[in-house]
Amino acid sequence: MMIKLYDFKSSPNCQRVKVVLAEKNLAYDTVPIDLRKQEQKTPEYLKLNPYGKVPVLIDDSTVLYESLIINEYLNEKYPDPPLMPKDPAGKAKARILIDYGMAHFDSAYQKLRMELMKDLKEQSQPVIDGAKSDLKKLLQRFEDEIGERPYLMGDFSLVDADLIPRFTRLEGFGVLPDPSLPRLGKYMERMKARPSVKAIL
Ligand SMILES: N[C@@H](CCC(=O)N[C@@H](CS)C(=O)NCC(=O)O)C(=O)O
Repeated sequence: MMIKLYDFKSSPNCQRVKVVLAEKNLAYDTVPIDLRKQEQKTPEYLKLNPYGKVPVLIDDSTVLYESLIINEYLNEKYPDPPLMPKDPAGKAKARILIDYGMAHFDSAYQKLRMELMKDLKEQSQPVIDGAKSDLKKLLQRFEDEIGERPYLMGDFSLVDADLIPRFTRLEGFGVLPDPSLPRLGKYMERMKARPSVKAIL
């Protein structure tokens, strides 16, 4: 058995796969891909992933891309420990949360990210404030989902692994922690104490 991960260290899409590999205690080799050098667009790399993006995961002869799909694959192929509920309803609920965190969150998240990437003097404070306030409203959903539970689905799951790169970036952007989202704050401390998450920080 041989797993290979084509990785760019700070890529959130790679980070969520590394969290799952660590949670499953799977050994793997890392192939560094330097996005700044456009190594993800070489003809050899495009044969692995026609989208020209990281991550790519190779498991023996299986070549995979798309981080969320890679994580579903890893969870099915290496079931121990299980990172998804077993019942269809639980599984669907987990996927709804992942979809919410990725798709529904994306426009406010990208708006803030793009603005913060600009030179300081070109950044618009109203745009930043607007995006941050949108994100805080969107984060309320997670605050409510966590409730009294340690993780988003109760037990640690793919939902937590898939969304943690977003949450850690939101900390970097100064959106989290937020006093109005105390459960999410405690959740983040719990997450960052996990060796799998420590390793990507
Ligand atoms: N939906 C893809 C997105 C992959 C993605 O956008 N990767 C970024 C790095 S975080 C990338 O490779 N960007 C370089 C490029 O698009 O050329 C996934 O979940 O794996």
